[in-house]
Amino acid sequence: HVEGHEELDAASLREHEEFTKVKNIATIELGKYEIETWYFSPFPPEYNDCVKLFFCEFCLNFMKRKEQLQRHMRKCDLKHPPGDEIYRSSTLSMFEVDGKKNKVYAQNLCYLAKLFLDHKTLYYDVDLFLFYILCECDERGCHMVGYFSKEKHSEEAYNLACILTLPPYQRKGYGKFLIAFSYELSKKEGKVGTPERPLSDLGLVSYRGYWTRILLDILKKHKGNISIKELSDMTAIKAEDILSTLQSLELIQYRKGQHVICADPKVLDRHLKAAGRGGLDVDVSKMIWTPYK
Ligand code: 1VU
Repeated sequence: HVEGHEELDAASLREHEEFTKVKNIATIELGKYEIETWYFSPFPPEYNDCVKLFFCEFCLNFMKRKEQLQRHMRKCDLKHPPGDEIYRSSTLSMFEVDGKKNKVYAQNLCYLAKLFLDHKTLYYDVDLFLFYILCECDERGCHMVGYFSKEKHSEEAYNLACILTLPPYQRKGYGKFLIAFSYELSKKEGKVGTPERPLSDLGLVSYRGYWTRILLDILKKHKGNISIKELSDMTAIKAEDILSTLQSLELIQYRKGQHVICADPKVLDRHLKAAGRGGLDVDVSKMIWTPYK
């Protein structure tokens, strides 16, 4: 055999094709927003000639023309995502959608999300995932601001697969809310969790900011020694993520053959300032949720 495509198996060829595809959908309309897209998303072939798509902001069905959407909006009776409302505090609500029970909604969400996610492959098998949809609610309905997905059963202790804040809502603290929520679910499951890798640049800064804030808040308040294991038990953050966060802040020293956390209050305050704003808080008392069985 000569070198070339013959050497690639079908799966890697498909992945290569996926990766080299160019972005066709340039903008989407969603609720009151027109949003420029960031990346390619594998919409069904009949949408190949579209540069703009019109989404129903509630059921996430997408259409080629504005008039189709207008007609759809007159008959679509959803005013919030399908599934269970598992959190409500003031105008913020979180809905849990089972990918198996609401397959079309979950697939639509994946198509939409891929427009802003640079991952090479998308999970088509939505059955295996739960989707947590964060909404801002008003008299017109519950408007999605972002979401995260989570495997129903993760061998690798992932507590979050994909996370997205829609561009018009970014940089307002919703991302950190979603991250905090994913750890609150893990705490209720009595497990530690970690986000699926790879993380995007924005994903990494958001996680690093969240981890730093949570861990340093504890270190500031805590009197006496504390171990990584104890920090992990308190926060549901995986030990490796705690270690890498504290190491990157140079808070870990090696003394007498042991790793120790150095928590000089002045140093902690300096790092906390640099970690950015706290984001929107999750009020745990407003969560109504039991782990998936
Ligand atoms: O606002 P702060 O400074 O307090 O905190 C921000 C800031 O540190 C950083 N950040 C940014 N820094 C520089 N330039 C930016 N444009 C920027 N945006 C955020 O992240 C901190 C978190 O801010 P936030 O709580 O307001 O978070 P967002 O609501 O903006 O959401 C963050 C995500 C990552 C969800 C958002 O940027 C997004 O949806 N990006 C596109 C999709 C993506 O990359 N998702 C992560 C892929 S990795 C994955 O899914 C596997 C787990």
